Amino acid sequence: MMLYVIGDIHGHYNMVPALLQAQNLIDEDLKWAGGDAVLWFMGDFFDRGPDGVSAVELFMRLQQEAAAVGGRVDALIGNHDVLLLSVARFGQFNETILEAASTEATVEPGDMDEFTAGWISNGGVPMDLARLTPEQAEWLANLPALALEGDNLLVHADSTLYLHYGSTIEAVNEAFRNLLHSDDREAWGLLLDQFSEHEAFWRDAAKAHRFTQVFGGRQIIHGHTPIMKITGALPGTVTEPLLYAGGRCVDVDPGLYRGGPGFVYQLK
Ligand SMILES: [Mn+2]
Repeated sequence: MMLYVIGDIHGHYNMVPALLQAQNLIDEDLKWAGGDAVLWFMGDFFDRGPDGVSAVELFMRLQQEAAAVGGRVDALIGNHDVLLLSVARFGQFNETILEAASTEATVEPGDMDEFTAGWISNGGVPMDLARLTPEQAEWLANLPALALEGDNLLVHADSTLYLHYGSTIEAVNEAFRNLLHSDDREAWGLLLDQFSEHEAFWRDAAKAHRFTQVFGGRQIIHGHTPIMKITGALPGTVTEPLLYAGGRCVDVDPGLYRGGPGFVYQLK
């Protein structure tokens, strides 16, 4: 089985087709061409770039097409996906946002509710809220937080926040699903706060090891932290994942919004 992952898209949908085509996972009509391959998106469809909803549309369709031929396409929930869902559920200024989407006006976080203000100040794009359908929102709210593929533990964030939600993958995923279907503002706010952690495993292989001892796997594959933010590399040169913590961790966030050309990583 061939296993591929693609990191944080952040509204840069326009770059995604070529990245998937380069690995022959989709054809020139953007149809699944990966056969029985497995493709994971690592979370953060939205924000910091103009079009996250088209990426969701693509992955939802590819999921169906892949399943029909024995392949599999799936995605992890990222904090920016949670952010957009929080605005869709709790936002008190959605009319203002939708109007901004139609007039391309700028929205200031100013006096807005905490969810809307947090989203806007983290690169929220009015058109994504305007276009997000209830079906897409429900698909996002059901995405797993963690997944195990062979020895690879897939997580969106290089953070230990997941430990607050359970000690098995199934328990954490159920806790996330429940939270993302709830009206508990404090729980949503706490989760978004916890997601602000980055680089928990950087120079801390022992912590990474403990994390895999809880959830399984030998290697943590994550997005969330652009590789160039850690290494200081020029964005244009970031064309492959960053292995660190003695090979225990792999950062696959290509930093598309920082100017990275992106990549799809095939796991061994
Ligand atoms: Mn993230």
